[in-house]
Amino acid sequence: MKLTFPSPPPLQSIEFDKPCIMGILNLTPDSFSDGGLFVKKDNALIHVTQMINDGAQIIDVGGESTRPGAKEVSADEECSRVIPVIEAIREISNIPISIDTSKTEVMHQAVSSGASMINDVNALRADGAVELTAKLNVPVCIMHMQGQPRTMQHTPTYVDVVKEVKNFLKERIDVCLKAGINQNNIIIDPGFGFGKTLEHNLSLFKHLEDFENLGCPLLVGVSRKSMIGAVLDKPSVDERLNGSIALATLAAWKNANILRVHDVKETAEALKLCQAVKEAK
Ligand code: 9MG
Repeated sequence: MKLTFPSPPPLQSIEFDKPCIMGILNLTPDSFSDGGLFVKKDNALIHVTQMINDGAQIIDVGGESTRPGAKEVSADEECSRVIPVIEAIREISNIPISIDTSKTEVMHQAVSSGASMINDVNALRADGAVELTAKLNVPVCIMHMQGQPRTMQHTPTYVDVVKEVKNFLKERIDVCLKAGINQNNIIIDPGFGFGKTLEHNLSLFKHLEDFENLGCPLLVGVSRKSMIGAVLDKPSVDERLNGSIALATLAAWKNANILRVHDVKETAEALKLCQAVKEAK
């Protein structure tokens, strides 16, 4: 499997012979794990440069928090946060930039400004999002979420979480294909922490290999999340580095293709070891 990014020239592509790292750039003042550190453009660029040097192959830029209980922001507000930074990254690097948004308007503006991938926690369910993505012809990550960020952790309910998440992703892949999105552009994500209890998250993680037969690259985002805090009794996100690395390594071992992480350097080292063991005789 391989992802090809249409812009900017020269064409960038990522082979999935080993997992790749997507570095997180949160441009939200209330971001749950970096407290708005990168809202200023200069800080954002320093952080992006560091992530690239540390081994990130994609930068995921987001202007609206998706943490449980987060307030929604308007498309204009979201664009005012992400567009200047996307343009500024483009001036210093041709690394693939992913736009983390669920809004059709933001997807459009971000790709026009230099983003070359869409990361949608709402799996392109907004009006016009599937059609726009087909037209833009860029890779897209469709994620499973039960409910909406503001209320999703109130009462997550499943009979069989693995089966239901898988069925949802299968349905969304079909919708994407029918709308003309290229199969090679679709990435799937079970959506850890999005409308799921700790037990749901652990069960999904245990059965990660079950998602392979959907035929799409698999993205896993668990970095600094509450499932780590719950198992390790680490209420503060600052204490979750070891847990994040442990789960990133486990996900790579279970054939995840893209890891969405805050701590790029540490993850890159862990993945290198994981790969060395995988390739050993
Ligand atoms: C934006 N965002 C936050 N968590 C995420 C996750 O687990 N996956 C994806 N694709 N995006 C996420």
